[in-house]
Amino acid sequence: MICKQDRKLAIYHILIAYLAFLIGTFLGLLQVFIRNDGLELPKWLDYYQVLTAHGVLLALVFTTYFIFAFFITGMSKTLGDFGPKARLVLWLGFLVTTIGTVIATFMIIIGEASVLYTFYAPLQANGWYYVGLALFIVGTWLSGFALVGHYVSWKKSNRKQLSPLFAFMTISTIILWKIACLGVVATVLFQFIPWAFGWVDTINVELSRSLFWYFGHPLVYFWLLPAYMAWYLVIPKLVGVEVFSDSLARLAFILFILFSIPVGFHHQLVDPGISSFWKFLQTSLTFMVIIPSLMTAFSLFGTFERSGRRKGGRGLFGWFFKLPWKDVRFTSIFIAMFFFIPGGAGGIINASFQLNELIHNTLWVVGHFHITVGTPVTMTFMGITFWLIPYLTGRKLTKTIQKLAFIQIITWSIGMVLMSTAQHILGLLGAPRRTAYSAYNNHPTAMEWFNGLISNHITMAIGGTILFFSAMLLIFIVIYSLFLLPKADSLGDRVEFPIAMSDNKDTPKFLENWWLWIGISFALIAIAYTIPLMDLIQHAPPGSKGFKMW
Ligand code: HEM
Ligand SMILES: [Cu+2]
Repeated sequence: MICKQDRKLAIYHILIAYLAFLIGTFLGLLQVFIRNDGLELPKWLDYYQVLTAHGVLLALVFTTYFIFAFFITGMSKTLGDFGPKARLVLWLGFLVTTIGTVIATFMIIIGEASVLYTFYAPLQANGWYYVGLALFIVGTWLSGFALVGHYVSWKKSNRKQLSPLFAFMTISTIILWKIACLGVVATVLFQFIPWAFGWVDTINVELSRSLFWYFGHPLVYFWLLPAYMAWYLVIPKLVGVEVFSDSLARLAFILFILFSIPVGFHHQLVDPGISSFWKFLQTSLTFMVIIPSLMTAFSLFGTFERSGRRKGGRGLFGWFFKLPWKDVRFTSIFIAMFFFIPGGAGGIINASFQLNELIHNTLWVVGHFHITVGTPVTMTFMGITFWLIPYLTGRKLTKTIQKLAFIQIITWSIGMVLMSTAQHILGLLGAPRRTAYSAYNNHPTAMEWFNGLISNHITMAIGGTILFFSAMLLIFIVIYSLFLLPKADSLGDRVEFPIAMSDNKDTPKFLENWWLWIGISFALIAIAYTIPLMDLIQHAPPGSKGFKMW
């Protein structure tokens, strides 16, 4: 059991994560009804205001707070309690991130920042929205430094040893995050803030988009890597085998750092101002990420098979039936991984030049990220939540709550299959994303989009409603686990932190040579970005003034 002060830190992070989840999913429910014309918002509430809050609260706030809760607990568990200094910095990070969140959310609520979570220029929000975002990032940096500091002091007293896999993966994720944030910090501090407060008149739009996506793509890996940590470390523990391969896992995480940053242009394939050579180079680097992804899939299936065979499973698929399906901690993560198969395949489509033309800015994209971040990542976090909260509050996980947890993940899966499939199909037919009800004055072509069995007007709304029900069930489980589950008194019925240990005797030491990997990472970034960014600055068209479209 980790110490009380560290538990408190983690619990505060979880509280904010789920507060954001509660509001964010409610807004999602509104969106599906507005989009099928089932609901009209009151005059004082704008569709884009709702959508901005949905994106910010779920994709940024929920994920980030949950990830830090997981990291804090796991680092305290594997490397020992935080010292007073690291703990202080963690609280400071929490405070600054939260102040940033409050400022940004407040600006959205008062209708001063309906610019969506990607805040593309020349849409212009109130300057304080960008200040809020900047503080959010600074806060996460502080927390990140505290985790790195804790790791460094562990290393000092365990010289020559490789760190435990959990710590290694946490540090990889933090490194990725810090390098990625450089882009968004640069554009927010030097472009958006001066422009939004009126110190300068215009903004270089394409540069700001490029700096945003330099950050935006690795952002998705910042969500994904913590989920992978559960896949690599929690799954083996739950199925009762050792980690498949310590070196493979470390190498995969390093490759994620290397190949998830110099690739942002794949979000800008239709943007002018970037020559196709650079788009091509970054797209090629994007596809490199398939390597660590398939390494991950390989070692997961290896883990499943090992476990199943050890329990007597025979034949090609016999092991499958020996997996611990009745354990919701396992099944939740398994379903999450399953969603990632079409999710990843869709990602390859999005990143392909020609296919991107077809799906760009359509509902397809919305369908895509709800079966990547919205389910593989989010449902893994749900699976972690089921044991993390009882672990932190020292309570027992009862049968009833486990049953509810099953209903929760199953409804989420059904809702997501309905909503996301409808979105994929509607997108292929041409329905745009980021619009309220849009049937183009009942134009026949637009009306045709909605003729399908799955792609009709109501599938998305039915899916969204089931999802919202599932989300509220989760909130109930969270509150119940925080306050109402029976206290565990004897050691026997304490919920544990299910984390597998790995054998790192044969793991090459250079895998933990961070400076080497950070160096290679910056080299790749320099190759992919220096010339096109210089072009964007030197040959910039006249800048744009701000627009407020709402
Ligand atoms: C109750 C569950 C949910 C429902 C019903 C829902 C519904 C929707 C809908 C309909 C849109 C598209 C709106 C449009 O383009 O006009 C959307 C956008 C989005 N959703 Fe969700 N969603 C849910 C959960 C989530 C979760 C869990 C996440 C992430 C962790 C998420 C992240 C996003 C993001 C990032 C956008 C894009 C916002 C933008 O375009 O600026 N959603 N959601
Ligand atoms: Cu991307």
